[in-house]
Amino acid sequence: MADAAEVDRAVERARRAFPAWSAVAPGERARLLRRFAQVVEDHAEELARLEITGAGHTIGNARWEAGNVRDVLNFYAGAPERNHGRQIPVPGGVDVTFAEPLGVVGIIVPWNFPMVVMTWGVAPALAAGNTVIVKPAEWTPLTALRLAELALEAGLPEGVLQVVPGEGEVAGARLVEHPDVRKIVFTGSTEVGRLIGAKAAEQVKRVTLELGGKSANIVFADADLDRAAESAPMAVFDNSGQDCCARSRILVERSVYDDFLPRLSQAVREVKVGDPNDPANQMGPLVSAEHRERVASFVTDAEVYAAGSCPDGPGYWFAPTVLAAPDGFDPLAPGSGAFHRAYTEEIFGPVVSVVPFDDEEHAVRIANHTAYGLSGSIWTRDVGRALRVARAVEAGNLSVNSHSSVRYWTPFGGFKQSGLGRELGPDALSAFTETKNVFIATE
Ligand code: TXE
Repeated sequence: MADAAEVDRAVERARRAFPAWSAVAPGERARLLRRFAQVVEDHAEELARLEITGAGHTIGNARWEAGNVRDVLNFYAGAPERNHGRQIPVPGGVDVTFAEPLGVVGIIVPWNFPMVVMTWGVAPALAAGNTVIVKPAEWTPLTALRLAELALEAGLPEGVLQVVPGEGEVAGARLVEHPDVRKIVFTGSTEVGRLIGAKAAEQVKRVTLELGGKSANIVFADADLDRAAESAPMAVFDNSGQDCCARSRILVERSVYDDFLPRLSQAVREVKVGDPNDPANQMGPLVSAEHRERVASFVTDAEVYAAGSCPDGPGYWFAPTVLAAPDGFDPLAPGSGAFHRAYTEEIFGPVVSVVPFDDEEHAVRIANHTAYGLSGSIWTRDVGRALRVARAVEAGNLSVNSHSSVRYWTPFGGFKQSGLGRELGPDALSAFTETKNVFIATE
């Protein structure tokens, strides 16, 4: 666990490594990132197993994540050679812009997707010529440490990518406060994100924030109800619900509500929960006993409409759970009570709330009636409606007749209190560069 003094030493190393790293020719930086991707590929199974050990991910997910780390590194390996500036016509001279690296970048990572979230920051930051310090979550430092070793093995110079495991309030806070850290990328709770944003503002430090969510899965009466019901459970319960994109509110058009619920409960009962090392299982345990207690605090027997099963233990198991709105529940009204709390707060566990809606306009109002705005799904066969609703929902990542949120070549991030800035996609490099404009007089 690094203390503040150790973080300071890491920042000093990163600061000293920066001039040489930012001066590495674009083609060479690209080659090093591709080698890093290859070394990750060579150790993919080891990294996947480490993620199971640290975070309890299922082997299927963990293998996908190791592949994602490789792909994201390869994708941004293409960036140094395309990091073009512009030449803008001006009178009396020549005007050019440069995309300059920022310097030392701090990346603060949560425990829910440790190696993937780390890489979404690390790859574009390095591609742009920055040096990077990663602060992994207290519970899940293993893959971060291993990835830093693999980076050295791939030939990245020392000091270019460092990992400082430690407490958020000590090591993380020091990165945010350190005047030589030019940018913070933070993924985690909205509460801590707000704090980091405020602290960073004191130094006008750049920040990217990826925060919580309470996303809506909107099912219209004209949808393919079988597909919508079959896919709804894993849109929440994947990674045991510890996913900021989890569609944890299912909104169902009232005319098919009673038809949809039994299909949903059938699908929930079929979710296979158990040993994450067994590829047959779709859901593993929660990350810790403490987190399981928090998740359990949202569930009272009265609202449970359906629940799947899970092993007895040992392990921090939690059965996939569906809560249905009590009669007369108004999702737009201020409220209290157990269902209201579960319906409005980010639970970050395998618990989903279902509420009925009357029509399209009502559905959009309910979907937007939250401080969050990260993702969401729309199920309908009406193309016009799909687009209207997608445009009206205040969220960064929407999918129609699908629950997919993340492709590394498309932008990812939240509206409102789900975040600030975007990761991934073609523009991520701009989050790690500063635009410089230079005018050269010719007269
Ligand atoms: O997150 P924290 P926690 C949500 C989810 C979850 C809740 C709490 O609802 O149940 O947050 O999780 C570091 N200065 N999400 O407590 O505290 C910390 O060490 C600098 C949503 O784990 O936000 C860790 O590395 N850094 C989410 C990281 O911040 C600090 C992912 C995240 O921790 C710090 C995770 C500080 N003062 C949780 N305090 C998502 N959007 O995916 C903590 N940290």
